[in-house]
Amino acid sequence: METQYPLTDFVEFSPAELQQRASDHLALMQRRHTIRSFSDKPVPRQVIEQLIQVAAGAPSGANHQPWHFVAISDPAVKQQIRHEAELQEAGFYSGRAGDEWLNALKPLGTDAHKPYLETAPWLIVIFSQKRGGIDNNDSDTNYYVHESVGIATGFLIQAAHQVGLVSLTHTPKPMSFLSKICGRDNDNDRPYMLLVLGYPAADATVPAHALKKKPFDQICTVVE
Ligand code: IYR
Repeated sequence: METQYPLTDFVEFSPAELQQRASDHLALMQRRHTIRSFSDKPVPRQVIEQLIQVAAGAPSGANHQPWHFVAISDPAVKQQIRHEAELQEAGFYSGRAGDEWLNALKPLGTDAHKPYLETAPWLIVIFSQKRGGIDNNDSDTNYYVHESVGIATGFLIQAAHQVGLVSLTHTPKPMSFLSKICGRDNDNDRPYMLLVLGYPAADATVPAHALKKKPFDQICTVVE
Protein backbone atom coordinates (compact mmCIF):
# COMPACT_ATOMS: atom_id res chain seq x y z
CA MET A 1 0.00 0.00 0.00
CA GLU A 2 1.16 3.48 -0.71
CA THR A 3 2.26 5.53 2.29
CA GLN A 4 0.00 8.39 3.37
CA TYR A 5 0.90 11.05 5.93
CA PRO A 6 -1.56 13.03 8.04
CA LEU A 7 -2.04 16.63 6.92
CA THR A 8 -0.31 18.60 9.66
CA ASP A 9 0.56 21.92 8.05
CA PHE A 10 -2.91 23.14 7.05
CA VAL A 11 -3.85 26.35 8.86
CA GLU A 12 -7.54 27.12 9.26
CA PHE A 13 -8.76 30.70 9.76
CA SER A 14 -12.03 31.90 11.23
CA PRO A 15 -14.71 32.99 8.72
CA ALA A 16 -13.95 36.64 9.51
CA GLU A 17 -10.22 36.13 9.01
CA LEU A 18 -10.90 34.19 5.82
CA GLN A 19 -12.91 37.11 4.44
CA GLN A 20 -10.27 39.62 5.44
CA ARG A 21 -7.51 37.54 3.90
CA ALA A 22 -9.45 37.13 0.64
CA SER A 23 -10.03 40.89 0.40
CA ASP A 24 -6.41 41.66 1.26
CA HIS A 25 -5.15 39.14 -1.27
CA LEU A 26 -7.38 40.54 -4.00
CA ALA A 27 -6.10 44.06 -3.27
CA LEU A 28 -2.51 42.81 -3.36
CA MET A 29 -2.95 40.97 -6.64
CA GLN A 30 -4.80 43.87 -8.24
CA ARG A 31 -1.50 45.73 -7.93
CA ARG A 32 0.25 43.17 -10.13
CA HIS A 33 1.09 44.51 -13.56
CA THR A 34 3.11 43.19 -16.43
CA ILE A 35 6.09 45.52 -16.79
CA ARG A 36 8.15 46.23 -19.90
CA SER A 37 10.61 48.71 -18.50
CA PHE A 38 13.05 47.35 -15.93
CA SER A 39 15.65 48.84 -13.63
CA ASP A 40 19.08 47.18 -13.49
CA LYS A 41 18.86 46.95 -9.68
CA PRO A 42 20.15 43.52 -8.72
CA VAL A 43 18.04 40.80 -7.09
CA PRO A 44 19.88 38.23 -4.95
CA ARG A 45 20.26 34.77 -6.46
CA GLN A 46 18.76 33.18 -3.35
CA VAL A 47 15.50 35.11 -3.84
CA ILE A 48 15.25 33.84 -7.41
CA GLU A 49 15.98 30.28 -6.29
CA GLN A 50 13.27 30.49 -3.65
CA LEU A 51 10.74 31.80 -6.18
CA ILE A 52 11.61 28.85 -8.41
CA GLN A 53 11.07 26.52 -5.46
CA VAL A 54 7.60 28.03 -5.06
CA ALA A 55 6.91 27.38 -8.76
CA ALA A 56 8.18 23.83 -8.43
CA GLY A 57 5.63 23.25 -5.66
CA ALA A 58 2.79 23.61 -8.17
CA PRO A 59 0.51 20.64 -8.73
CA SER A 60 1.49 18.56 -11.76
CA GLY A 61 0.23 15.52 -13.63
CA ALA A 62 1.04 12.41 -11.54
CA ASN A 63 3.43 14.72 -9.62
CA HIS A 64 5.96 14.26 -12.43
CA GLN A 65 7.02 17.94 -12.19
CA PRO A 66 7.57 18.21 -15.95
CA TRP A 67 9.62 21.40 -15.87
CA HIS A 68 13.12 22.82 -15.74
CA PHE A 69 13.97 26.43 -14.92
CA VAL A 70 17.10 28.11 -16.25
CA ALA A 71 17.81 31.28 -14.25
CA ILE A 72 20.18 33.67 -16.03
CA SER A 73 21.92 36.76 -14.69
CA ASP A 74 25.12 36.45 -16.78
CA PRO A 75 25.24 39.69 -18.86
CA ALA A 76 26.81 37.92 -21.88
CA VAL A 77 24.03 35.32 -21.96
CA LYS A 78 21.33 37.95 -21.49
CA GLN A 79 22.86 39.91 -24.37
CA GLN A 80 22.78 36.82 -26.58
CA ILE A 81 19.13 36.16 -25.68
CA ARG A 82 18.23 39.77 -26.43
CA HIS A 83 20.01 39.59 -29.78
CA GLU A 84 18.24 36.38 -30.84
CA ALA A 85 14.85 37.45 -29.49
CA GLU A 86 15.02 40.77 -31.33
CA LEU A 87 15.92 38.96 -34.57
CA GLN A 88 12.85 36.70 -34.24
CA GLU A 89 10.62 39.52 -33.13
CA ALA A 90 11.69 41.75 -36.03
CA GLY A 91 10.25 39.15 -38.38
CA PHE A 92 7.16 38.76 -36.24
CA TYR A 93 6.37 42.47 -36.05
CA SER A 94 7.20 43.17 -39.68
CA GLY A 95 4.57 40.79 -41.02
CA ARG A 96 4.91 37.20 -39.86
CA ALA A 97 2.30 37.76 -37.13
CA GLY A 98 -0.40 38.82 -39.60
CA ASP A 99 -2.62 41.90 -39.39
CA GLU A 100 -5.16 40.60 -36.90
CA TRP A 101 -2.50 39.69 -34.34
CA LEU A 102 -0.55 42.93 -34.82
CA ASN A 103 -3.76 44.94 -34.39
CA ALA A 104 -4.53 43.07 -31.17
CA LEU A 105 -1.09 44.03 -29.82
CA LYS A 106 -1.27 47.72 -30.80
CA PRO A 107 -2.91 48.91 -27.54
CA LEU A 108 -0.05 47.32 -25.57
CA GLY A 109 2.56 49.25 -27.52
CA THR A 110 4.93 46.28 -27.87
CA ASP A 111 7.49 46.06 -30.65
CA ALA A 112 10.62 44.14 -31.62
CA HIS A 113 12.84 46.23 -29.34
CA LYS A 114 13.54 44.23 -26.15
CA PRO A 115 16.17 46.17 -24.12
CA TYR A 116 14.80 44.76 -20.85
CA LEU A 117 16.23 41.36 -21.77
CA GLU A 118 19.59 42.91 -20.90
CA THR A 119 18.56 45.47 -18.30
CA ALA A 120 16.59 43.23 -15.97
CA PRO A 121 18.75 41.37 -13.45
CA TRP A 122 17.23 37.95 -14.13
CA LEU A 123 15.72 36.00 -17.02
CA ILE A 124 14.11 32.68 -16.22
CA VAL A 125 13.60 30.33 -19.14
CA ILE A 126 10.94 27.77 -18.27
CA PHE A 127 11.16 24.46 -20.11
CA SER A 128 8.45 21.81 -20.29
CA GLN A 129 9.40 18.14 -20.46
CA LYS A 130 7.49 15.45 -22.34
CA ARG A 131 9.11 12.59 -20.48
CA GLY A 132 11.00 12.03 -17.24
CA GLY A 133 8.57 10.93 -14.55
CA ILE A 134 9.50 11.78 -10.99
CA ASP A 135 12.89 10.08 -11.04
CA ASN A 136 14.05 11.67 -14.30
CA ASN A 137 13.64 8.39 -16.11
CA ASP A 138 13.40 8.99 -19.83
CA SER A 139 11.07 6.08 -20.34
CA ASP A 140 8.33 7.61 -18.13
CA THR A 141 5.69 9.71 -19.86
CA ASN A 142 4.69 13.01 -18.28
CA TYR A 143 1.01 13.95 -18.19
CA TYR A 144 -0.85 17.24 -18.54
CA VAL A 145 2.48 18.86 -19.31
CA HIS A 146 1.08 22.14 -20.63
CA GLU A 147 -1.35 22.52 -17.75
CA SER A 148 1.31 21.67 -15.15
CA VAL A 149 3.93 24.06 -16.52
CA GLY A 150 1.29 26.77 -16.94
CA ILE A 151 0.31 26.46 -13.27
CA ALA A 152 3.98 26.51 -12.17
CA THR A 153 4.57 29.63 -14.26
CA GLY A 154 1.53 31.24 -12.62
CA PHE A 155 2.91 30.39 -9.19
CA LEU A 156 6.22 32.01 -10.16
CA ILE A 157 4.57 35.22 -11.41
CA GLN A 158 2.40 35.43 -8.30
CA ALA A 159 5.33 34.72 -5.96
CA ALA A 160 7.46 37.39 -7.63
CA HIS A 161 4.73 39.96 -7.07
CA GLN A 162 4.18 38.86 -3.47
CA VAL A 163 7.83 39.33 -2.56
CA GLY A 164 8.05 42.73 -4.24
CA LEU A 165 9.35 42.15 -7.75
CA VAL A 166 7.82 42.71 -11.18
CA SER A 167 7.78 40.37 -14.14
CA LEU A 168 7.11 40.12 -17.83
CA THR A 169 5.98 36.98 -19.60
CA HIS A 170 7.87 37.10 -22.86
CA THR A 171 7.19 34.67 -25.68
CA PRO A 172 9.59 35.29 -28.56
CA LYS A 173 8.28 33.31 -31.49
CA PRO A 174 9.79 30.85 -32.30
CA MET A 175 11.56 30.20 -28.97
CA SER A 176 13.83 27.38 -30.15
CA PHE A 177 16.97 29.57 -29.90
CA LEU A 178 16.53 29.40 -26.12
CA SER A 179 17.14 25.64 -26.15
CA LYS A 180 20.62 26.11 -27.57
CA ILE A 181 21.56 29.06 -25.39
CA CYS A 182 20.38 27.23 -22.26
CA GLY A 183 22.13 23.99 -23.19
CA ARG A 184 18.84 22.08 -23.36
CA ASP A 185 18.73 21.36 -27.08
CA ASN A 186 17.23 17.88 -26.94
CA ASP A 187 13.90 16.40 -27.95
CA ASN A 188 12.50 16.27 -24.44
CA ASP A 189 12.85 19.86 -23.23
CA ARG A 190 10.78 22.54 -24.91
CA PRO A 191 11.00 26.27 -24.10
CA TYR A 192 7.64 27.24 -22.61
CA MET A 193 8.10 30.83 -21.55
CA LEU A 194 10.74 33.43 -20.86
CA LEU A 195 10.08 35.31 -17.64
CA VAL A 196 11.83 38.64 -17.09
CA LEU A 197 12.21 39.48 -13.40
CA GLY A 198 13.43 42.44 -11.41
CA TYR A 199 12.43 45.93 -10.30
CA PRO A 200 10.49 48.38 -12.48
CA ALA A 201 12.35 51.32 -14.03
CA ALA A 202 11.52 54.65 -12.37
CA ASP A 203 9.53 55.64 -15.46
CA ALA A 204 7.76 52.28 -15.98
CA THR A 205 4.23 52.52 -17.31
CA VAL A 206 1.17 50.29 -17.51
CA PRO A 207 -0.80 50.41 -20.75
CA ALA A 208 -4.42 51.57 -20.27
CA HIS A 209 -5.44 48.48 -22.25
CA ALA A 210 -3.97 46.21 -19.57
CA LEU A 211 -6.10 47.86 -16.87
CA LYS A 212 -9.34 47.06 -18.69
CA LYS A 213 -10.69 44.06 -16.80
CA LYS A 214 -13.79 42.19 -17.90
CA PRO A 215 -16.81 42.71 -15.64
CA PHE A 216 -17.07 39.99 -13.03
CA ASP A 217 -20.39 38.64 -14.33
CA GLN A 218 -18.74 38.07 -17.68
CA ILE A 219 -15.90 35.98 -16.30
CA CYS A 220 -17.78 34.07 -13.61
CA THR A 221 -21.04 32.18 -13.26
CA VAL A 222 -22.00 31.13 -9.78
CA VAL A 223 -24.29 28.13 -9.38
CA GLU A 224 -25.61 27.83 -5.81
N1 IYR B 1 5.99 37.67 -28.67
C1 IYR B 1 5.86 39.05 -28.97
C2 IYR B 1 4.46 39.43 -29.26
C3 IYR B 1 3.47 39.45 -28.20
C4 IYR B 1 2.38 38.62 -28.30
C5 IYR B 1 1.37 38.68 -27.39
I1 IYR B 1 -0.26 37.51 -27.65
C6 IYR B 1 1.44 39.58 -26.31
O1 IYR B 1 0.42 39.65 -25.38
C7 IYR B 1 2.51 40.44 -26.23
C8 IYR B 1 3.55 40.38 -27.17
C9 IYR B 1 6.50 39.94 -27.89
O2 IYR B 1 6.83 39.43 -26.83
O3 IYR B 1 6.66 41.14 -28.13
